[in-house]
Amino acid sequence: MKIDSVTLREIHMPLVHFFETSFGRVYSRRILLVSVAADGVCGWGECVAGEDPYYSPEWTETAWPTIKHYLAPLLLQSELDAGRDCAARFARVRGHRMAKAALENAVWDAEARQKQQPLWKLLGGTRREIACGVSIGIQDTPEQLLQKIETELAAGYRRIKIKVKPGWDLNVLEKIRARWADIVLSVDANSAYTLDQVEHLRKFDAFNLLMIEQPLWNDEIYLHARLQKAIQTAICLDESILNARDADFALEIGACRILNIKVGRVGGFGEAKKVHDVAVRHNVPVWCGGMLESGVGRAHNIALSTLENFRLPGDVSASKRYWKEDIIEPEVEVRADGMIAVSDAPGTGYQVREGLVRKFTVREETFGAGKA
Ligand code: OSB
Ligand code: MG
Repeated sequence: MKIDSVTLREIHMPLVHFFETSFGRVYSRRILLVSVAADGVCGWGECVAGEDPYYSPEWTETAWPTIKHYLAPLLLQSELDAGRDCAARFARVRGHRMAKAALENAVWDAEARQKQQPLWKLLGGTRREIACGVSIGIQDTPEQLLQKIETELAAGYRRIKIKVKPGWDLNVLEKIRARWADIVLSVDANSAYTLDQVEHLRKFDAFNLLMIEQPLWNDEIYLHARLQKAIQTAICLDESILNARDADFALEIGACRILNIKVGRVGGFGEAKKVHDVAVRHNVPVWCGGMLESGVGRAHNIALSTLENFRLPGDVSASKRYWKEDIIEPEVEVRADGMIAVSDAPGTGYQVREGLVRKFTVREETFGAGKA
């Protein structure tokens, strides 16, 4: 493939409802989108870095110059065979996985469109529908949280995940379980606890949770193995797993029993597939995490979720939970049975609404010869 040009855009999209985690509240997203023009087709990718360096060291303002000065030039310097070759091309740049993923995924998207193949097939997926859960942020009151859970259950979602932190955990779980004894429920701490709190964390075992996600430090794996030995609830790692080696290590030492795969966190589809395959070898289920994506990233998450070992409902949910208007058509819709039907159309099966992207764009720059 010859990449003729790379266009980088920053779009601003207000969320329909704020999203709060243990590291803060976000009302509006600043999203970087990349499009690559290659052999007459256009592929799109989304950088899932946040507005602040809280979830990861990367954020919107580090991704832009990294793509501009390092990654886009590497992509434009010579032809490449396929999306799977991007990672080697970018290897010299350390870290910046979300920036790398935005470009790599755009190339996979272009490759699929060029081959007139669905992206999910190109990735090696098999599932024709994917199971959906929701991630519900910290609210102002437990009553508001219960209201939100009720709405999502009525919409058909198959797994409820709530965000927890000290002060917003056992008290809220008591209320949820008093109302819904049997729903599939999990919690995500985004590193809000330390190993000193093992007695407190053990109390989560009373609530029959599917998992507790990333209870301890984002840059720590070994101590999660210690915690996993001390509690019954399955640990799922998110922030700690940056590549397939991390996944292999974590599963070998028993640091978790479930993996959350975010394609941006691990640096692109190629590495996400490797993490998936490591989990298969360990017979550990995975699910697809979300990063409050626009339709571009959401469509990529759907394609990834068609791989065989995505056995648990992901945080991939309907466009309308996030946006008044999403930038793809059709928008992502979740059926009443909590599933998303996977499209057979070439590429992601969703078209980017370029007029709407233009309306949301606050800065734009094109690198290379043509226009993406
Ligand atoms: O830890 O999964 C997380 C959003 C931003 C940063 C981190 C996380 C999340 C979510 C949102 O949980 C999931 C979604 O996109 O709905
Ligand atoms: Mg998480």
